[in-house]
Amino acid sequence: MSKCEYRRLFRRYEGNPILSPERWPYPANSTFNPGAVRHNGETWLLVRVEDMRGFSHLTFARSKDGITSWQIDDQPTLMPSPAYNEEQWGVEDPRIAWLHEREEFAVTYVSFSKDGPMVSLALSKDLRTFTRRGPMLPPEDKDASLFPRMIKDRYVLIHRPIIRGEAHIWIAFSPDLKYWGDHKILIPVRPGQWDSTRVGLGPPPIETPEGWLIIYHGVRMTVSGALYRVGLALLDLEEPWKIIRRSDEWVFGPREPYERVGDVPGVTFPTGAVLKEETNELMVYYGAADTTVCLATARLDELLDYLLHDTAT
Ligand code: BMA
Repeated sequence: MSKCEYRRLFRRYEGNPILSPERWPYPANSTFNPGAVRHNGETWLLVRVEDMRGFSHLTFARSKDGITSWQIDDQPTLMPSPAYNEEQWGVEDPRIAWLHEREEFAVTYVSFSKDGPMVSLALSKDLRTFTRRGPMLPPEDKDASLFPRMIKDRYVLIHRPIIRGEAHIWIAFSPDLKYWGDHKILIPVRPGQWDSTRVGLGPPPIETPEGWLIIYHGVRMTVSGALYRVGLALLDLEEPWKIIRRSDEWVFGPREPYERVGDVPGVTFPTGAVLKEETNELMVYYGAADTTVCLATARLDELLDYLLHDTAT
């Protein structure tokens, strides 16, 4: 595939947006940035819902085909808890990983504390009831996910702290999901390029024979505000702090009206991905303009081919 064909890697669902505040069962300002999993023959989402105070909570939605006929809980599923002070200003942007060893979901979400955004962990078997484990690392931190399996007996976390004003993607390791160490920068911003201002993990890492596929967002500041686009990287399977490839170009970005008009224009923000094994298609769920949930699909083999043969290391 030649470089100029990159836009065809991802195909937008023609019925986008698939979920929007107008069709929500209760009043909502915006519905976006969902975590996504495939479970028991259904696609399950935890959608970030912003209320009219400007605080967010998470609501569960399910669909057989992952595209249409969504059944949405008629009230919030995970509300900020008064028992967890760091959730005072809302909970946002969940990523959901199925933890093989524990046989439960790990939901990593932003808990917006008065001292800045943090990443919190909740464990769940059904995405309806949760066991909170509290904040994982200090603020300011966002865009975190666990890897779906332990690597060399340690849990692995990708997250995006902001340190000295710099917003790179980091990796950390833990024997018990509580104590984190061996911190390293994994994917730094690239001065001058489309991902020069901030980068952050999208959906949880996806295991492939070639390595862990990473879908991340990259931000560039412009005179009209931030542009949120999407890039790819591939990490070593057993030494995931090593980058095998990183796309030079963005592979997806705001183009359609629903990505350019909304509460925050110019945002495509993927947070969930589900692999349809029959077709080898990745269904990527993303927030569009911080207002709606949209869907784009890509063939996994095409993404890997692009990364391995047609992009900078
Ligand atoms: C990021 C997060 C996301 C949001 C994006 C664009 O910092 O807060 O929730 O979608 O900005 O506004």
